[in-house]
Amino acid sequence: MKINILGLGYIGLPTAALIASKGIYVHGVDVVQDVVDTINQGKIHIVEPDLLGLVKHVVKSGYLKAGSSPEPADVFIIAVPTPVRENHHPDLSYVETATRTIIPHLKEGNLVIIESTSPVGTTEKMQKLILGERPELKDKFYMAYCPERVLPGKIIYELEHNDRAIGGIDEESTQKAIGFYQNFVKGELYATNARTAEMVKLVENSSRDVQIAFANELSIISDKAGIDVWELIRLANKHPRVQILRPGTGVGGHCIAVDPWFIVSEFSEEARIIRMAREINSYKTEWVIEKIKNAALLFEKEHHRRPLIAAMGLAFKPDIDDMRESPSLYVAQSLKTQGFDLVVVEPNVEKLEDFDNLPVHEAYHRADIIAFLVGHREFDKNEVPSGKIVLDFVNV
Ligand code: SAJ
Repeated sequence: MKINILGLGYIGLPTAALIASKGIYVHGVDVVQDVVDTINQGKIHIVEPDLLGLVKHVVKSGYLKAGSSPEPADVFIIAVPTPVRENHHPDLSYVETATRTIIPHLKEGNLVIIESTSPVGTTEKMQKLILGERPELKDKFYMAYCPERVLPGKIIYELEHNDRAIGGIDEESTQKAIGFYQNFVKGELYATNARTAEMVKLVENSSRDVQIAFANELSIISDKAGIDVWELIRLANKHPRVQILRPGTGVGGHCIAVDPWFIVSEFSEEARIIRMAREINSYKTEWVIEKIKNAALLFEKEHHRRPLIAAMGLAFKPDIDDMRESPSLYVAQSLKTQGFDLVVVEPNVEKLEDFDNLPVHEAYHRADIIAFLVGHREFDKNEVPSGKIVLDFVNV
């Protein structure tokens, strides 16, 4: 059996390496030449625990090889990005281009799998695209959608152990795809159709977004009501059927803050709570900025000098170094652009381009306002010297 994986990013590369480690030949395809070269040297271009060793091993043993264009194979997996454009509409152009590049190589009996997060109906759309160019393949190849649901930082483990939903464009495709994933997945494989599988992925992340929005809304209400939101949530969660999540600086990362738009853009009339959750979580970040600004202005009025603000944490969630789509990074950038005096503390990153990255305790001592934006394990409110203004948005 030979596999092609198109897109060697956060999902494609670990998937390629895992499959190759089971003794299956994988040809990985990426449009960036640097990525191809790096992988062929047994190295990696992304940060993910355990990935380097695995890639080194499978490249050396010859089971994984990278290239710039697809080759004939039995299974084609599409794992390219589906970004959201300014207007919140998903951009399917990478999936479309990837699909087009495999069309000349397709043969009877091939299996095509889309893993990229996609709006409902994408798999059927790509099937049409293929048949438009290769009408003789009608009913002669299999096609399925199978979303990944791995957590960055635990990708290798979760790829192998998480349960998966697998939806074909017809029953035979579903069964064929399940048979394929059985080669390397230990979790349960649940059969469904392509449209449902597409929606499953979007709904998982939207569900989390809606629940975080509820917590964020509670934090804003509690602030106005003079209630400690953390105590409020702790006590409400003593109810056996209540489980409120944690409020924070907003929702970051490339999944939870993005995927809900795939539903909203297509079902704009119906998706009301999903849209509202997005708006609340984005607003929460603006609210945090306002809180810090107000504290700074009050300080200046009372002390007749501008305060130094310490933004504690820039990553999009605790104990990682990933700052993409990070709400706390946005807070720091926004304060800096507005002319406030700012230092930052991001213990998971050595050097930062735009900011002075201070050690935790130096920031506690030098800054006048300490704003906790991410709950990194290095942070402890009790270590802040007295007399400082502490704004804790994440309950460190
Ligand atoms: N957050 C809160 N309060 C909470 C929990 C999270 O404010 O109570 C914030 C975090 O600080 C962060 C954001 O939400 O900014 C998202 O973090 P996360 O850890 O919940 O999720 P991600 O983005 O790292 O990964 C998610 C996962 N999806 C779900 O948990 C439903 C992962 O399984 C998916 O594979 C991934 O999105 C994806 O690729 O879709």
